[in-house]
Amino acid sequence: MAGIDYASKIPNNVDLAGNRRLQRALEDWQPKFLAWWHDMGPDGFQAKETYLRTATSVDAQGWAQFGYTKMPDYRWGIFLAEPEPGRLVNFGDDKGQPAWQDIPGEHRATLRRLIVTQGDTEPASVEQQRHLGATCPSLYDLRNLFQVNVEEGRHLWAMVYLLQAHFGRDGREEAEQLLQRRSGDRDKPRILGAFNERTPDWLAYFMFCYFTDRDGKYQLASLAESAFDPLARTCRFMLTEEAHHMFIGETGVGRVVQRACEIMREHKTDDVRRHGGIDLPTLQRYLNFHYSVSLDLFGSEISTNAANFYTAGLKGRFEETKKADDHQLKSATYAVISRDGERIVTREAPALPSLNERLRDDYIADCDRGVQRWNQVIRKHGIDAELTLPHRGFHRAIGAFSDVRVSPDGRVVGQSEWDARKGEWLPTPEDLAYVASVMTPVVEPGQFASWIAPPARGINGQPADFEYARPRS
Ligand code: BYC
Repeated sequence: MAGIDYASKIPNNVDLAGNRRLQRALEDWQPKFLAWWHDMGPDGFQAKETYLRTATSVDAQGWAQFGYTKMPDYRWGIFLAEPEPGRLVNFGDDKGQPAWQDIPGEHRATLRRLIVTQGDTEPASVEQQRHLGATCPSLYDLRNLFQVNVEEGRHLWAMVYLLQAHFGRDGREEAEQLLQRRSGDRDKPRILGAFNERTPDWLAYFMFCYFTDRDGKYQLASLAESAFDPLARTCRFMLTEEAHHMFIGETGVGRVVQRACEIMREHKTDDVRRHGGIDLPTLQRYLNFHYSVSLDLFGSEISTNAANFYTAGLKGRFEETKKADDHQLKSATYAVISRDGERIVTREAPALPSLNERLRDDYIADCDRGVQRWNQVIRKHGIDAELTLPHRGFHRAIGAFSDVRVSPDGRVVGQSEWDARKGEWLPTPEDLAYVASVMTPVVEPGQFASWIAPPARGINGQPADFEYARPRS
């Protein structure tokens, strides 16, 4: 079971050969996926070789194999984590019942919506990043970008498998539409806000991997608790890949911070830009932007949808099974930060409709840990500055703070203060133009752009000057 059938047209560990109808449906979708990848995947690099990791088994030992691959030849397929024998529903009204191998009719529409929302983010991120190869800061970074892109492609396969295997004709239609929406398109946009934003440069990309992929971690971890076992197993396997994406974000931003600090020390100046680096205030503004749009991805603070997902057993809490409570939460409460006019207040709310906010809290604590690691880099250079997460109400488009202006330090401010200070808080057109101006491609093995330090380690034990990609091949 742990081994993957690579002999089939579609690599899988779900015995696709034993379900001809499903196999045909997926084989019908495969060329459409490849056409989408061709049109919307990494621009200009389709025929180039990259040192990529491919899953060869879903168990902890040796699931990755590395080798040079042209991206369209990547073996996208369907991989579910090992089943847990005797797995039960662990929360909600059906707690204690056997986990479902098929979807109960009454939950069909809701589960479909959750799977489509998750699935939609995957191709969206590939679309957002498709132009970045042209300005890579090194071959190491180029390879990491493409690794993320092919894995997001595979995450789309993961959701399409669930749609095709469990939702009949509706599922097939949804699978088609996942290839038709486009990030940022006015007429057929992607579903969630952050996935319609531009990722204009590599600093935005690293921030996206740190903040937005981390939302992915928390959403997938909640869906990995689902009573619908195929969804739980799919998400468990996706989480193993997600970890590398967040690593790219954390180390990517960390290396930009390090380079800024090296310049400040070496040239005894705060004018990092003069020496081709990206200054800490610009980093802070990028951080503010990506963190705030990622906070929106958790939905409203009080959400009856979230309560219903939980009660029905569809979507749990982060680490649901580790929590020592009744896993039904009918009479529990949760402290929710919200607004009372101009005041920001904390109040106890019923726990069930507060589940989006609880997940956001878990996420915020996780985000902060990485920010503290970036601050250690700053301190190690003896520099008196720090990066911080802005207040959760800052620059929000969803939920209680969406109709007010909140400063990064958590004050509700008037429109005039917002207008006057917005340029201190969010990337300005000048910031974007400056960052764009240093995005010149570096494609010599072992060389890195002026604004980023080399990584502490290479990939798969290879040195930093390894030929991670062959853009000129
Ligand atoms: N933008 O009841 P509410 C990832 C809508 S990232 C636009 O508060 P609910 C990845 C909402 O749909 C992880 N609309 O929210 C990362 C609802 O619409 P309707 C993605 C939004 O239902 C990097 C209404 O507002 N995973 O994997 O609890 C690279 C009321 O909302 C937004 C998932 O999303 C928004 N930000 O939804 C690649 C997991 N937020 O019904 C990949 C699946 C809310 O009124 N999705 N709305 O028309 C879910 O669990 C839930 O749908 C949400 C919250 C977390 C999105």
